[in-house]
Amino acid sequence: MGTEPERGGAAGVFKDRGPFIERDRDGLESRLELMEGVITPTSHFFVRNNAPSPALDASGWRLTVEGDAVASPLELSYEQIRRLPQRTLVCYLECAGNQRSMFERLKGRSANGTQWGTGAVSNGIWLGASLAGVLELAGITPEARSVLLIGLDREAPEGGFRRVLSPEKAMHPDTLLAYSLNGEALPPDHGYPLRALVPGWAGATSIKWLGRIVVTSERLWTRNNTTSYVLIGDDYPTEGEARGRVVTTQTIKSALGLPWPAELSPGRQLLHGFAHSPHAPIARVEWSADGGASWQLARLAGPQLQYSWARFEFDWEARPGEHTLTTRATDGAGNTQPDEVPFNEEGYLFHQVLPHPVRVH
Ligand SMILES: Nc1nc2c(c(=O)[nH]1)N[C@H]1C(S)=C(S)[C@@H](COP(=O)(O)O)O[C@H]1N2
Ligand SMILES: [Mo]
Repeated sequence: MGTEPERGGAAGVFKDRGPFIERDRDGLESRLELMEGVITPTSHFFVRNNAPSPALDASGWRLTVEGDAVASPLELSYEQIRRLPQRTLVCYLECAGNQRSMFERLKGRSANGTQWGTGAVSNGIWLGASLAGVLELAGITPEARSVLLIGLDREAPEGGFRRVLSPEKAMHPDTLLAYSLNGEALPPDHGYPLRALVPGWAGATSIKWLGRIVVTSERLWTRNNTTSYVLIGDDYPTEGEARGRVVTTQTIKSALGLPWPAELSPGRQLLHGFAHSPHAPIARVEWSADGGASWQLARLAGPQLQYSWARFEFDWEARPGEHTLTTRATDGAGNTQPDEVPFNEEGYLFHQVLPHPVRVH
């Protein structure tokens, strides 16, 4: 921690790995126990790459907007995007596979993919331009059915990581082309010079190192909405060319800022955690130390912004022995965490209440 980031290290990730749990070659999981306050410092912001981070230079970089559903295809420079009307959001970003390891741990059935614990999610302050403004400049037509965002990480599957957005989500004023995280230019690992930020949708839609946008009158099917980022399993009907239900909006969750399993000393402990919902601000978080027989309200650490996660805290009288602590979030629209979620092969959107193992000694 605190050292100069390593540029172009063996794995091609520039970030200092100190504060993270390394999940696989290009997956750095945030340790929620290290997070103070509500904003995740950039040094602690999780990283999920499908290929090494490319080292791009803003001066040579361009964003192109094309396709049969734009009237005037465009090419924009970094400076041109910086001069568009600004929008700033406090917004969490979460991998669709966050908590995937819980399918095996809690349901005894392991899902494919990086075995994330609870830290494939972070909360940042983003600055950018509305994607809608750029699509309007390009003359998006009413025929548009798909908006495909393509990254410049050419070693990623399909020659650049890519994902399809619905025109409705693409035209929402809060869907950003972001150039700044926590008051500084995006770091290489988070998509410099420009990335998408799609509030509430699977993190994979927030394409980093964005280079190309293709708007089509046909509904597009690519790897990332047919086999990946699809809920595949007996409980999920298929959709279009997808092997299951396409993941778009994520789910309401909460997690404690403790290692799994946790070890604590006896006595009064101030515990914290984070809760987030794509649907509405968090209204309350409850906690239970008796397996859900009784619940108490945790304190929310501040006013709730629409897309931010909520920090919650509570005091717990820790007595020696083995314990299970459970938290349950509810949002302002009445959504709450279920006791059970059905299995899906790729392990997306796990959001059951978590029985967090805690040993006090
Ligand atoms: N170009 C590109 N964009 C990408 C990815 C990628 O591999 N390449 N990974 C996606 C995934 S799966 C997630 S969860 C988020 C993670 O964003 P972060 O690394 O800034 O936390 O970026 C998304 N954007
Ligand atoms: Mo992800």
